[in-house]
Formats: sequence, C-alpha cells, structure tokens
Amino acid sequence: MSAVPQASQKSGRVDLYRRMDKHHLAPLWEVLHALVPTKPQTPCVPALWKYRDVRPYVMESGALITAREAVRRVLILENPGMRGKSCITNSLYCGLQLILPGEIAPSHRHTQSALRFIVEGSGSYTAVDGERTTMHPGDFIITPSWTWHDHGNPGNEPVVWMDGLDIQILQLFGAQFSENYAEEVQPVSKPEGDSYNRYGHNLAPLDYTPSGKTSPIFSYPYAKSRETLATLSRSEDPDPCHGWKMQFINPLTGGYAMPTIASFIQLLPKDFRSSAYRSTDGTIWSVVEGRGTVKIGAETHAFEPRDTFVAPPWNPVRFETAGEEAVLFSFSDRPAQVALGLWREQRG
Ligand code: GTQ
Repeated sequence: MSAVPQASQKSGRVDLYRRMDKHHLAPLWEVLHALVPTKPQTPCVPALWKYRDVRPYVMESGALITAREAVRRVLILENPGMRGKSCITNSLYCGLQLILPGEIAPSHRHTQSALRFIVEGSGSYTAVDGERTTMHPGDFIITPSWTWHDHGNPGNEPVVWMDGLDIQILQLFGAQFSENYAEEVQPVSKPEGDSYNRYGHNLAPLDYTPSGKTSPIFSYPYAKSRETLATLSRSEDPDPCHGWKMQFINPLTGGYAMPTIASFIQLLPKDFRSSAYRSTDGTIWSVVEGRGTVKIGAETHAFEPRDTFVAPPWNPVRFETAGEEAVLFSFSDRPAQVALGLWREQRG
C-alpha cells in the first residue's frame, strides 16, 4: 500500500464527504490536529486598552443612554482576535461599566458570576442580596451566581468599574438563566459591612456551614489588600515571576472567592524585571498604581494606572518597572481549570 493517496482515493474521499454531509457527518482526520493540538491554540491575542483612550467613549455613552435604559451601561473590551463574541479571553467577558450621579442600574440576577474592580470614582454602591457596599477605587467586589444585584450612584462623581463575568463558560455549558427583580431596586435588609464583619474578621457564626460555592463576603476593600502587599514587601523577597502576589479567597474555605473566576492582587517592586511565566488560564489585568511595561508573547505594551490588558492562555508574560512600584489586579478562569484537573503553569 502506498502512503501517498492515489488520485482515485482523493476524489473518492471528496465524494464520500459530499454524500455523508447530508447526514450531518464529517471526517475527523481532516480536523484532528486542530481539535487536539500539541499545545494551546486560541484566537485570543494579547491586547492592552489604554484608559486614556477608552475613557472619552465611556463618558460619551453616558450622554447617549441612561443606566436605566441600558440596564447595564458597559463598553465591552473585546479581544481583537475574537471580535463580535463579547469576550476578552476564550472563557471570560470583561467590560467597563459607567454609573453617573443619581443613576441606578436595575436589580436582576443570573447564573453568571460577576466581579467588579473599581477603576475611577467613589460613592456608588453595589447591592448584593440586601446589602449595599460603597465602592472605592481598587476595591474588589463579587456578585455570586444567582444573587440579586443592583448598582446605584448617590454620590456626585461618575464611577467606572471593570466587570469580569464567566459568560462564555455558562454559554459553553448551556446553563444560562436570568431574571429581573420585581422592583428596580431591591430592599436593603442588612447594614453596610454586615457580611465583612460576620465573615471577614477571622470569625464565623457558631452555626455556620458553607452554603454554595462562593465567598460569604462580597467586598474586599483596597485599603486592606494594599496593606497586605506593603507588609509582604517589607518582610520577604519578591517572587521572580510575580513580585508579591496574593489571591482573593473565601475566608471560610481558603478556596477561591468564586467557583469559576480567581482574582489576584500583586505588587511589582521598582526596577523589576520579572522572569517569564505562563499558565493555561488566560488572564486580565487592571493597573491600580504605577507604570511599567508588560511583554505578552511577542508583544510589548506600556501600562499606566487604569489600563486593562489581557494575556491569552499559555502566552509567556514578563513585567518591567523602572523607578516606581506597580500594583496590578488580575482575574482568570483558574478555579474552573483546577476543578477539572486541567490547569498548568510554567516558570522561566
Ligand atoms: O452588572 O449585572 O458587564 O449582568 C454584563 C452583564 C454587568 C451586571 C455586565 C451584567 C452585568
């Protein structure tokens, strides 16, 4: 038998494909290497959104549609390699949400888990299951799957935050549900700080048994995470890949704050050149403090506060800072990959 297909075999195959196509059948051998590649293959590309460039569009949207009419007034950060799919990586959605003084974004709930990372402005709130949390730049807030949530801005300045949702994961599984609350704003049933005081102080109620897969606290104030980073930086050397990096946890399990999305906060020392690091979880960063550059795969981008950038799965990431420290927030689908036994990382 010859290893090279005969012309008759080739035309026979084309004929076979054509006839079986009507029965919704397709030959695996034509697509096998694309389906089962030797290393991660993705249309997701590295990208950075400069807040300086994006902000005017965010503010212009504020003059053209209200939060009430939009339901959520958000500009989606679409990965340049996956335009039209409303995603920033294969599995995650990211957007910048604007809420102007006096506005409300009406209450709803969905099976998608959401995080908010406050980029600009103070004085707005997110309400989750009867408790409001006032937002400040750098705060990390979660909206667990199927919890009622609405946003409002009783303050006097525009507030912009980054939204991260597991929309594409829910799409993959076909498990999306959502509904609107009967009223625009859900009733406030708990004082501000209730969940943080109950669960965020190394204490738990006597009868507490974890219910669900999400952290019982939904606000992680920047003041606390920044203090932790400062403490670490005074007492130990930075990690060569990450600087000083911490993960946000569910304080009652030690696990991730949400079952599908992990989030992190890291401090890069000044005059730092990190070693290359890659992992299978494509990651989105929001810059809180400081300037530097990030090399993602073959692309290098300069970053400054409030910029957002994305590293696709398995793309090596390197950071450089000069003269100043930098603080970066990030999130990825790591918990989902870990739960399924898929997550890999490589240093150097
Ligand atoms: O705030 O509930 O960016 O439902 C996309 C979908 C935000 C939200 C988004 C949402 C929300």
